[in-house]
Amino acid sequence: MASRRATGGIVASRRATGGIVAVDLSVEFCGIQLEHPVVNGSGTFDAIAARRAYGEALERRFPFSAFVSKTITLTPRAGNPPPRLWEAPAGMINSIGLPNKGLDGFLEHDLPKLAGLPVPLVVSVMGTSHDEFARLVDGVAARPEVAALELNVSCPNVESGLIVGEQPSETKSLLETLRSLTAKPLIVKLTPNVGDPGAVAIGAEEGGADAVSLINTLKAAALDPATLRPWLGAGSGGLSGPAVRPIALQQVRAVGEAVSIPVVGMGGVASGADALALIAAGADLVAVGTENFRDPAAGSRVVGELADEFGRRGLGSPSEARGAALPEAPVNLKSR
Ligand code: RRO
Repeated sequence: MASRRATGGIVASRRATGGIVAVDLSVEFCGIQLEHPVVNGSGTFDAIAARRAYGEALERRFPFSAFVSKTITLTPRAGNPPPRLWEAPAGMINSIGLPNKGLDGFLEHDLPKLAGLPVPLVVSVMGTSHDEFARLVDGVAARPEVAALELNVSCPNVESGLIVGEQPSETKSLLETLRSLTAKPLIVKLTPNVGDPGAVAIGAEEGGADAVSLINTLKAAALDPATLRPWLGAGSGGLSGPAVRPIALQQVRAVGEAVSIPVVGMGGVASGADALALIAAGADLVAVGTENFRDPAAGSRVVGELADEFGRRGLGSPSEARGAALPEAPVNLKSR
């Protein structure tokens, strides 16, 4: 078992064979300095509720190196009718439907609380048109508390959710509209519900995106075993958790090969080994999502396990592992 101590981004990790390896997990992402490469997936960790529950303990040891907010829309939404969740084998299906206070409510009530977190804040936004996206980006990016924005073009649970993100040309055109509105990093959240996510990622890059993140959830359904009617109030939902991990790995690899902007990889990450696999597939950052519902401290655990993985392999930093699973990889990450 490796031992570690963290000071800033530096972690000392003891190899199984003895000897201490200095692992520096710190990363730069779109010009933002982060202590380590593990963030949360949007909508999977309620930092405001967690702050209420854990208070100062959360300030001292926040599980993520940056916080990504739940997606907001221009006007308030109540969300989808219940039931909104279904436990699937090795995962869950959600049909939350974007409940939120709308832009004004977010800026007034939530942003001041999120701004108190000890890490950079990324705000996730979703519009039903270019104009709505533009108003959201304008309103959010103007706030100094916000480090970056995630553009959600991949929500499977609202009618308009996937329209932009399914088409490379639509994604490119949206980014062209938004690019001139802010110099802050724009991260495009991609859907796995397309044949070629690499093509959509290229559209985002050509339109001026600073980074892409993937995967959002896979369109899925569940039936009430008694009635054989759809279980979820909205009829269908999005699958996440370990069940989708191999799909995420493949899509992150495909997107990592297709674009040269940074990639945030996610999909079923539950351990440091899962995080390392996505980094090897080309991810610059890794997001923990569904696992946060099972274990609210999952982020910190994954960071520690990731440090152990690096220590075991004699790797000094994430850049030494990034892309190892891509075809022309020069590195071999076999445990040493
Ligand atoms: O709120 C949701 O139902 C939701 C969103 Br915005 C999303 O991007 N992905 C998802 O699985 N659920």
